Amino acid sequence: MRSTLLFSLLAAFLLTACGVDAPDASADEQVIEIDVTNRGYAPAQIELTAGVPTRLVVTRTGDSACASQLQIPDMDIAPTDLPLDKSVEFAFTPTEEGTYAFTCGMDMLTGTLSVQS
Ligand SMILES: [Cu+2]
Repeated sequence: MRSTLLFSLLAAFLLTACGVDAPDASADEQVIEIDVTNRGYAPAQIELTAGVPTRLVVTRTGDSACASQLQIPDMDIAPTDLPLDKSVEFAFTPTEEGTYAFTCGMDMLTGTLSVQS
């Protein structure tokens, strides 16, 4: 009995803790979380709505040097360091429809931002 209660408390605590670092999204912005593993971006294909302020919350979980920077040249975002296991936010507003690439600092890992109206 006692262990059941403890388990319930632990489960409740974990559920609460998970909610804490979720980025808060509101109707007037789009927030996308991206993981950077040694194999690439997850997700690698991202759909965005033109004209809506955007935050990409990028967390590198892979230890390869290749994954350690991210750039979005078409959004004027220069290569930016991604510390291991820490979220880095990239904020911009896509203004025109189209397909834009985001890549590692060496242009090897790639993902795409597909902007629609
Ligand atoms: Cu690279």
